[in-house]
This record gives sequence, structure tokens and C-alpha cells, in this order.
Amino acid sequence: MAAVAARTRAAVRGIGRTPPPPGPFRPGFWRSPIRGPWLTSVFGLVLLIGIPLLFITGLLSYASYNPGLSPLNDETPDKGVLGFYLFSWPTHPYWLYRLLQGVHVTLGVVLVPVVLAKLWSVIPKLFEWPPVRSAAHALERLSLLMLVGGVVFEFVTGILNVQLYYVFPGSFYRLHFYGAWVFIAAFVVHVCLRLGRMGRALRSRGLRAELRTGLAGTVPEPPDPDGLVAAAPAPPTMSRRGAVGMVGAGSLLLLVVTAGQSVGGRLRGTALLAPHNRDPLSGPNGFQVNKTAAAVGVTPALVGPDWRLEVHGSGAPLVFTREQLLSMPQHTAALPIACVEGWSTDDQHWSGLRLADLAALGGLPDAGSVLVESIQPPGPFTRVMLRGNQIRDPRALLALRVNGSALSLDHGYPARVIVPANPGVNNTKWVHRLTFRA
Ligand SMILES: Nc1nc2c(c(=O)[nH]1)N[C@H]1C(S)=C(S)[C@@H](COP(=O)(O)O)O[C@H]1N2
Ligand SMILES: [Mo]
Repeated sequence: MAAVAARTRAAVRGIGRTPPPPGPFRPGFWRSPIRGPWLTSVFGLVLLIGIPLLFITGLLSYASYNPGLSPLNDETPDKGVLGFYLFSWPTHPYWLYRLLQGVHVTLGVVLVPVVLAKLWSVIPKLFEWPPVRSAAHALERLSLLMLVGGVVFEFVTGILNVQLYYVFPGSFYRLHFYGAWVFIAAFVVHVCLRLGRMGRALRSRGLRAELRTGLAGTVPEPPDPDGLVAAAPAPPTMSRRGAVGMVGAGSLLLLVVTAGQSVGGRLRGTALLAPHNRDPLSGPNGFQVNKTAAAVGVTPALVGPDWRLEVHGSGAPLVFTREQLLSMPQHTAALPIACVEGWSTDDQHWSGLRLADLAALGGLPDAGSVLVESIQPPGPFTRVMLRGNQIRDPRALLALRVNGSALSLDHGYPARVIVPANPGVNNTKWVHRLTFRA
């Protein structure tokens, strides 16, 4: 053991004595005169607020699936203690999930320029020479690798998913969820190590003064122990004000071309970068569709006159035709569809049967859960478990109609579930069986 350690130390010393190879490892290679602790800290401060917000909205978003209720709802079944915070997802306020997921996705997109700028500002650190000086230094570099790898991984997987590139090996949710925990661990370590330095760097130059300084007044910061400031700076081609402004403008532009998909209404058309940026049809069913019936193999024959709704509860199963369901007392609720991918619709006016009434018909008025099954051929999103509080909310419906007309085939005809504050994916379409459990 001791011999190995001694040999490693000797090898490290050996590398330390060799001059850096040509290229980015040489001190004179990085020449931007505005790179330095102040600029890094400005971007760092934005991320210090933004990243925890992304993390918290992400964790809440996962909780909204009610993964603790049933393995059916659970996209990360091996999470173990990482699910410590899970709780029963509420149905109030009804727009909770719409807001939460809109913030998560929009904020993620808007922070991209800040993340890139932050990485640019510390890039000389990636090329330190010697690469490893000591065990502590190796540990620090490993944590930075987790930090940079983590941030890139989370942003890339998230953006691929909201852009509907489903190229993941396995489930996106698993990758994004576990990635988030690895990243946040490295983030917390990094913040603990650098917070003091960040505060000092921010105090070293006034923001107001910096925003008044143009190109002519732009001089490098004094040399810093981290080696961010260039050893041989080039003449400035951009002021710090310009750099901060460029990143801010980039974020603002991304906000403008993304947010419309979550805000909806007339703003939807401004979401140039979002896949759900125009309303597909006009008329009562003219709002966003996630998967069309054709795309998932729901044929008109499956939902034709032979379609029946089965309600299972305490006694023998009940079976209803759509006409029978329509002849029962109908209730209405104005609720949005809000997808995990960040897009959502304005409130739509659904009408149909209360889940609570169906539970009572099945002999279980106090049902603790209901298994909702679609007639869609087996695949993702065909089954979900909902909780007692979701059944009992008077706005939770098995909807038969929307905005005054029958549901269209793409929106789940003959019947679909719609529950306040429920993630879109749990509002199952083409329902044919409800199984209430005590
Ligand atoms: N049976 C079934 N239900 C489903 C889906 C599906 O693929 N199959 N997609 C879900 C998802 S991910 C969303 S966002 C909503 C979208 O509903 P909409 O297409 O009516 O807007 O339906 C949900 N219900
Ligand atoms: Mo969705």
C-alpha cells in the first residue's frame, strides 16, 4: 500500500515537472481579457438561484405522478431513499402542475446561455497542468467532472425530451432523475467550496460601474489564484457589459420563443422553438393533442358501438354503453391539459361523470385508489393509478364531452380521465375499465 502511494506520488511529481504540452494547457493559450472571477461569479449567481429552482420543480414534478401509490405510476422503481420526500399529490390549485412544469421546462431552456457562458468563463480550469497535484486536488477535479458532466447531461436530456427526440437508452425519467441527484450533489459541494470566493469576487467590482464601462475602459481583472484571468491577455473585443448583455439577450430570446407553449392562448404562436406551438384544429376539440389515436393503434373499431365501460368495485362489475353514461347526471369542470414536456392548454370545459359518483356506483364511495385502463394496445401511458383525494375532488371526471361537443377520437373518445393538477400523462384517454379499491 505504502509502496503504491510512494510510486503514485513520484509519478505525479514527474508529470508536474514536465512542461505542459502545447495547446490549451499552456498558460498563454487562453487570452480573453474579460475572463476572471467577477464575470464567472455573475453567471454563477444566476445559476445559484436557477439550478435549485430547477431541482425543486423537477422533484415536485416527479412527486406529481404519485409514484409511491403504485409501481404502475413509477418511472424510477429503483430509487430507494431518493424517494424520501414523496407525498400525496394535491388537486388544489387545479393549475398547480401546469405552472410547475411550465416553470421547470421554460427555466431550463432560458438558463442554457448562462450555463454555456459559465462553462466558457472557467474553461482554463479544465486544462490545468499538471492535471493532478495531490489526492485532494484529484478529488476536487473529480467533483468538477461530476458538476460539468451533470449539468451537460441534465440540460441535454431535458431538451431532447421537450423537443420530442426520444433517443434515450431506457426511460428518460430514470436518466433525468438519477442524473439530477448526481448533479445536485456535485453542485452542493461546489457551492460550499466557492461561495466565499464568489461573494468576494462580486464585491470586487460594482455591477453598476461595470454596466457603465464600455470597450475602451475594459481591462483585465488582477491575477487570481484560480488562474481564470489570462496570463497574457489579448486586447478586448467585448466589454464585460457586452458579455453579460449578450447572455441576457440570449436568455430573453429563448424565453420569448419558448414560453408561449405553456402560456397558451394567442401567445402559443410565438413559441417558435416548441413543438406544440400551434393549435391543430379549430372548434371544440381544437387544442393540443399529445399522441393521436392513429399513432398509438386506437382504431375507430375499438371505440365503436361495441365499446363498453367496465366499473369494478366491491360487487359484480358494472358495464355501461356510452349512451347509458350520457343519460346519467353530468358534471362539468374547466381544467387544462399540462404535459411533462412543458406545453399546456388553456382551461377546457369538460363534462361527464364524477369519479366520485362512479366510485359510489361501484360500492366504494371512500375508495382509496382507482386503476384506470385504456383500450389502447398495451404500451406506455395505457394504465395509471389515481389516489383517493383525486377521486373525491368534484372536478375529477370521466369526461365524455369537451367544450360542448363529444370528445374527438384524438382526445380520448369515448371517455377519458381528467383530474385537477394531474400531469397530462395521468389523464388517460380511451378509458374502458375503472377498478376502484378500498
Ligand atoms: N391512453 C393514453 N392516454 C394518454 C396518452 C396516451 O398516449 N395514451 N398520453 C397522455 C399524455 S402524455 C398527455 S400530455 C395527455 C394529452 O392529452 P390530449 O392529447 O388530449 O391533449 O394525454 C395522456 N393520456
Ligand atoms: Mo404528456
